[in-house]
Formats: sequence, C-alpha cells, structure tokens
Amino acid sequence: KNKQVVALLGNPNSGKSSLFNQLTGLRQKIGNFPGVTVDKKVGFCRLSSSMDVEILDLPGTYSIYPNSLDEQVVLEVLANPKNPDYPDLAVVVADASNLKRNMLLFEQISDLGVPAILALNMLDVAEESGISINSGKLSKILGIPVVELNAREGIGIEGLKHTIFNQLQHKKTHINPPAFDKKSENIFDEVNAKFGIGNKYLALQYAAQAQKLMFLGETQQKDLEDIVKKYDFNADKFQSAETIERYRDISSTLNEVIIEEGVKKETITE
Ligand code: GDP
Ligand code: K
Repeated sequence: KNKQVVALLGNPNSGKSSLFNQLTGLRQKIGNFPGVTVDKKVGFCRLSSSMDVEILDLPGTYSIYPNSLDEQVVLEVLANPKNPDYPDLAVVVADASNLKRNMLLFEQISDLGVPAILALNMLDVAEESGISINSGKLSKILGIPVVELNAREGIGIEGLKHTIFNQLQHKKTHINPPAFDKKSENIFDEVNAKFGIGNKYLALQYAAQAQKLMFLGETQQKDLEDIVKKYDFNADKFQSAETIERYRDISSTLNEVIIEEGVKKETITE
C-alpha cells in the first residue's frame, strides 16, 4: 500500500468533523463506504515536504459494537486489516469533558492492535466545569502520544500533525485487553488456527460479531458460528463483562490524571 491512512475516530459530537476540516482544509471529498449509504469523507494532509497522508473520517461511535449502520462501518474497517481503508494510525478524538465514556472506544480500538494517538478535545469545556487533565501523565500510563486540542479554534493542530508524523514512524500501540477466561482462550485458539488472527481481542470480535462482518464470506461466518456453538459462547455476556472491566480500569487511570475543581485526586506517594 503506497498511501498512509490516518483514521479519525470518536464518539458523536467529540469534534471529529471540526478536526477533519482543520487537518484537510479544502482538500476533501465525500464518497460512500462500499455497499452502504454511509458518507465517507476523505481528505489529504501535508505532514512534511515529503509526506502527504490520507485522512479518513469514520462515523462517530460510542463503541466498536455496532448498533447502527454507521457504527457497523467502523467495525467493518477496523476488523479487517486487508480493507484498503484500514488505518495505519487512529487518531481517537475524545471529549475531555466526558472523558470516561470516551475512553471506552479508545481502549477498544487500541486493543484491536491499531497504533493510536489520543486527542483530548473540548478541554475548554472541561476547564469551565472545573476539570483539568494531566495529559503528560496520561500519555505515560497509556504508552502512546496524547495531544491537547481545541478543534473549533484550531488550537493544537500543528502539534497534532507533528505527532501524527512521528507516530507513523514508531507506531506505538496500547494493548490492554480485558482478562480472558478459559472459554475465550479456547475460542481464540480456534479462530486463530482458522483465520490466522493473532490478536486475541480481534479474534473474539470475529466470534462475537460474525454475522455483522460483511467482509467475511458465508462459509467463514458458518465456521465462526460452529466455534461459537461448540463453546456455547454468549456474545452479549462477553460484551457486558468487558464493559464493566474496562470502566473499572479506565476509572483507576483517570483517577491518576484528572484534577477536579482544584482538588488533586491522585495519591501523593513522595
Ligand atoms: P463531531 O460530531 O464529532 O463531528 O463533532 P463536531 O466537529 O461537529 O463538533 C460538535 C460541536 O462542538 C460543534 O459545534 C463544534 O464547533 C464544537 N467544538 C468542536 N471542538 C470544540 C472544542 O474544542 N471546544 C468547544 N468548546 N467546542 C468545540
Ligand atoms: K455533529
């Protein structure tokens, strides 16, 4: 693949469209994702004199679990590394005033193995409600770059471009999936043997969402269904256990980096 794809992902109203416009200016076009009537916005961004990247605006979504056609498009791209739209890098745009909920999507995308940047947007809104975030510390904990933005005003855009440029060289990932039980491990082994998917969380998505993954053929969907039946795998249970565990993990991370109304919430150890 000779072009590098940088995908913008985030919850609805996190500021993704604003960021897309800031990054691409007038160099954008609108098409369709194959087979569906969901808008596909693509643009180009110059990162350096020798590097242009494609910016792909994916539909806003709260999680990778598809409840709508819009959301299904996101999973369709992220679950299939052979998809021409599969991102080399995900910029996950998070509404910093509502960070806990926004982190759920970030964690899921990361666990699929996509190199990521976390873009904290709406920091002005967060500040107005007395919340400040130690983004440097968050970056250390996650092991990936975290940048601060105001996508409406265009603040932080040059820094983000620089970070995209660097992240495309280093491709740091943050893989921290929920704990897998024995059943999940068995399913992973079988999906991996059949489909060669080494990423556990992604393999579990194949099992949990087989019917919704359009890029899989009927035979492959059937194979996955057989694995699911064999282990009596309940995708809904898996999903709700995952969500609970993720929120627990996210809360403890945010406890260390969010300072509310001047009260330092982190424990002082020194
Ligand atoms: P999308 O749904 O994620 O594409 O979000 P939009 O880009 O449409 O942004 C939603 C609203 O938030 C718009 O009115 C934007 O102008 C506004 N907005 C975007 N970024 C910021 C920001 O950093 N701070 C503030 N206060 N508003 C923002
Ligand atoms: K919007």
